[in-house]
Amino acid sequence: MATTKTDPKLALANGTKKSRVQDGLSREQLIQAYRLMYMSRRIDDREILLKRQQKIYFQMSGAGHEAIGVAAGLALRSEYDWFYPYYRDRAICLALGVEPYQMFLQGVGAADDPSSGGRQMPSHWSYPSMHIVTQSSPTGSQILQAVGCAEGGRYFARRPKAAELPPAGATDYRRFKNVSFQNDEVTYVSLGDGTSSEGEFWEAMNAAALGKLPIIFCVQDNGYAISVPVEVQTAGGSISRLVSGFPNFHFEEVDGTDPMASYAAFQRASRYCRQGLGPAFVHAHVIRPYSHSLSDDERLYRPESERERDAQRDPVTRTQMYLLREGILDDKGINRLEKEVEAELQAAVDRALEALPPAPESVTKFIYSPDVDVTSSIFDTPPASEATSDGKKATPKTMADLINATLRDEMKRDERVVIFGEDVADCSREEYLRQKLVKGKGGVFKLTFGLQCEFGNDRVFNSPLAEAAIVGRATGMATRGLKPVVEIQFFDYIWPAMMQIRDELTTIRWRSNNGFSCPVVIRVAIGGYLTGGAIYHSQCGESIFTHIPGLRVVFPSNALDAAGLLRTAIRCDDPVLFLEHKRLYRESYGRAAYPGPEYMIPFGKAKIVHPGTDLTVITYGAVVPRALQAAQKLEREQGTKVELIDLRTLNPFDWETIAASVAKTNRALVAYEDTLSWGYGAEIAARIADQLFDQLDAPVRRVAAKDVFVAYQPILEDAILPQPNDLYLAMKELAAY
Ligand SMILES: Cc1ncc(C[n+]2csc(CCOP(=O)(O)OP(=O)(O)O)c2C)c(N)n1
Ligand SMILES: [Mg+2]
Repeated sequence: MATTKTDPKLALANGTKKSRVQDGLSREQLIQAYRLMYMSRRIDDREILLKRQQKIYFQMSGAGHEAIGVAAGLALRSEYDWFYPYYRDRAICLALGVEPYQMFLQGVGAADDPSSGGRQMPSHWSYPSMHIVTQSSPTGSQILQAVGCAEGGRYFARRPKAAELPPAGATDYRRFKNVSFQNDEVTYVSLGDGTSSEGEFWEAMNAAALGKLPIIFCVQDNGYAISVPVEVQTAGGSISRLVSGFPNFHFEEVDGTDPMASYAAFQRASRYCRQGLGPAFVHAHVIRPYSHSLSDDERLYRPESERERDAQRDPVTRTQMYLLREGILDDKGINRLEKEVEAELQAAVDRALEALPPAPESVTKFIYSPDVDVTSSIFDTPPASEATSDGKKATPKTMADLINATLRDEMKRDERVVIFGEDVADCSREEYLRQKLVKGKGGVFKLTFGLQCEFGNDRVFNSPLAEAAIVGRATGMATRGLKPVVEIQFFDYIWPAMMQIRDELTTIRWRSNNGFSCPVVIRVAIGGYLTGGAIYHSQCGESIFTHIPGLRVVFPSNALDAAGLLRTAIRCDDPVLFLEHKRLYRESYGRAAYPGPEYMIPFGKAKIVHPGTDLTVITYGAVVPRALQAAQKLEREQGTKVELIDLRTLNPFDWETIAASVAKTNRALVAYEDTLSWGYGAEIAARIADQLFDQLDAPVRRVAAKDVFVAYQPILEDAILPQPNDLYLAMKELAAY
């Protein structure tokens, strides 16, 4: 660990000899730095004007942050290192090669805007060729992804074979996921002082320190988060002080309005990272000369005196004065440079204002992969023969067994598959395994048992107890081309990861207009019927996730489907939420022999579990065996033939099978384990009522859990969750309607 604190009074102050202590920028670079800083400020000014003229729709300025940005951009390498810049990072983007015209295209929301094609606000950077990864608006969610990006780069550096394209004939996501990496690459991520209060920041710092990752965290501290000053935000007022205990870091605290000091800080930080010594933290003190955004008026909470004090540190004017004072440029030179910039910006604005907007019908493009269709026949492969080598029928295995076997075979097949989460490793202290002192755990439900022992702890490892970090890091890794198959231990604890799932994982392809993708698989143990699971180990809630565009949601009811669907999930090119019902893990219902290493089931193909002509029941997950029991009873008792449909995947879902069945039976019952109101079945019921109204002889009915939480006492749990008898009664009543 090393700490360098640059006295803010150094370098640009007073033009003394000290001013050259920190430099390292040549005269040409200094002029270039000034040009970029001036250009950045003038783009902001132009955008503000355009916003006032209602020619663009939003503006977010990088004013006051120009020096640190340019310094970082000059110290790091475009198209080589990786960048997760936040919205004030206009200057680093310019330094990395983004053109002003491209920025104005984003402002006008043009179809040709390379960052998002009119889908994102300005200053939400995304330039794939420069490795500037698409950014969102939630403050801080980028930080965990940057950690994953750094992990991904290091993984490929250590296992270059994993980066190769798949063998000819293999049809999976890798064909569309070209990987590039450098052995000494660095990932840059920036954030504001206020954002350092987000939990995701601390999760990221911890993960970076644990992994000694080559990542530079750059906190651009302008003293405010909208109107909240730093002393109210950060205990003690200094983020540097708070993070100083993190091991393995190189720390820098620098005047971020000084390009030379900032450049020197970034040089030291990047050198440390490139040498593989660990992460770096650059705390840059900057100013915010304009209000937070055009929607904010800082005069409401900052007096004139304070704003004037800031203005004296304005990086653009200070750098200009420095160039003059040191004789690097004279008045004429400055004038010429500024005129050139103005002319370039004028031309860029004129062109951008002519640019065409995107076509309205393009809005649904790139929600999912345009290359790999999860519903296609590529994923429709038969199971291997059930016979064993000695000709006997193979023993049926549980869902838990087949998920484990599928993971094992996919890890063998594809070196990009990595598995992490809480407790998923066999044993983090590997020496215990080596000395055969322990057998290993492999997950609280043992679904990943034996995988670390077989594939090593760089491919199967325990994460800190931090769900946002599990999904955020996986997202960053998948952006680089890895295929993380992560585990959230219980569905009940997925919520800390919700921001990562809702605002990042599922939006990345769409918001970058297919510039980036991150096909992660999230395995989650879900559901009740546990007799004793209680509120926090029994929740469902799948409709919250099927409500999110961009996310595939799978919910198998038996071992064979779990194996086939999990393999499709791993090989496909979209993010998948793979819901595994805990009660079904070791149930005797639905056991099957392992269907072999190529067995797959396409998404969006339901299964008719029990054919019938009198009534359609649409369900999935643990309700399938319960509904089957009810249907068989009804048939025995009164000859009513129920057609029972197991949806298997909830997004996409198999509308054709539902429609064909209802056309035959004219009656539909939707059954699910989640709470009744606003649940998954509400959408199915609404569609049937809307599109199949003419074919119905009875109202569409639903059976689901009561609108309460799942209780501990089994008598209460039984009363809350839908039971076979509830299903039986509902079927009987609907058949008689
Ligand atoms: C998770 C989240 N909460 C709130 C907001 C609204 N918001 C946008 S910027 C901002 C302040 C950020 O301050 P800071 O991190 O210091 O960055 P600065 O804007 O000062 O550069 C807030 C509260 C948001 N975008 N995301
Ligand atoms: Mg701030």
